[in-house]
Amino acid sequence: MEFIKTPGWLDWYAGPSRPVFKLPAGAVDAHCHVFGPGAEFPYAPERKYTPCDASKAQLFALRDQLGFDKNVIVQATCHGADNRALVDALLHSNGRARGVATVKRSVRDAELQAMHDAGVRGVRFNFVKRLVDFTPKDELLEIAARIKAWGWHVVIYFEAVDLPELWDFFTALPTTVVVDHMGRPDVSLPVDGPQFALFQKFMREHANVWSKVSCPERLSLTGPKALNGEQNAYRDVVPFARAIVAEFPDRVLWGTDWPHPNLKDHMPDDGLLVDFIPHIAPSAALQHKLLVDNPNRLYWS
Ligand code: 0GY
Repeated sequence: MEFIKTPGWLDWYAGPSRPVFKLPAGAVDAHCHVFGPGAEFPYAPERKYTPCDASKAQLFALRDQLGFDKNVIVQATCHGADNRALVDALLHSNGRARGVATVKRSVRDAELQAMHDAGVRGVRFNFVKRLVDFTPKDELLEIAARIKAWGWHVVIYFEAVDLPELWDFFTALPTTVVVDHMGRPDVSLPVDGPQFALFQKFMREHANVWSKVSCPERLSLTGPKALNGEQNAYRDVVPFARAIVAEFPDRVLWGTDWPHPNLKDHMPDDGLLVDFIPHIAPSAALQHKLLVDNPNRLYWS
């Protein structure tokens, strides 16, 4: 099938720079995606955008270019609950990728088992309205109870303004819960203001909650952008991510978010995104937890 990209779609950055920051051995890119290719793995009819293709081979080439050891590939909404592209990438990774799938209540145990055998270790519940239609909470709770039996966890994606309304649901989840991109704070608000305080309270009061301190390029309002060799990109996001890494060093993950769906303003150089890491995890000990210990514990043990 032929797919036409959503108008204005920005393709991923070709020829990323080699990071100046040298990743520790065993580092994991814990948030990235594969898109299609659409001719082989068609995009889902219910999708809200049509991306450019971003294949497993291209993802693995980026992994090697940046110096990561492994990937955690997260099902993107453009594939709906059809996890074939994800599972295919896992099966071709030589054990160097794990996955987070999207499933419906109708998923059969044999399908969950096959996904587990391929390397899936979690499901993603998405609450970002521009990306997905609403799924009833009782359906999600039923899925969470089932996947818990496989030792999987739940990844949640939401915007900071929606946390109060989602609080009771999130705190009822029976598994480890991993939040994408710090719950998307509005970084024009103070880091010590009420919006981010609620997210910190969420993590502080619930020891099963982890956070990805990823996607500064998505959250940043004033930059500068990770382009043209910039070594101090996205300064407005740094205090938020740094606070989370400092307080919860054993419950944080980092990922590139390649191939960066739905960016409208610019496409970052992934090498420079890696150079963002030492600004939010300033010591070698914190970097090792963020990039090596935490993701390996959650996905490979
Ligand atoms: C991300 C962010 C986005 C998209 C998706 O699955 C997706 O389509 O996650 C977004 O548009 O903010 O984490 O990749």
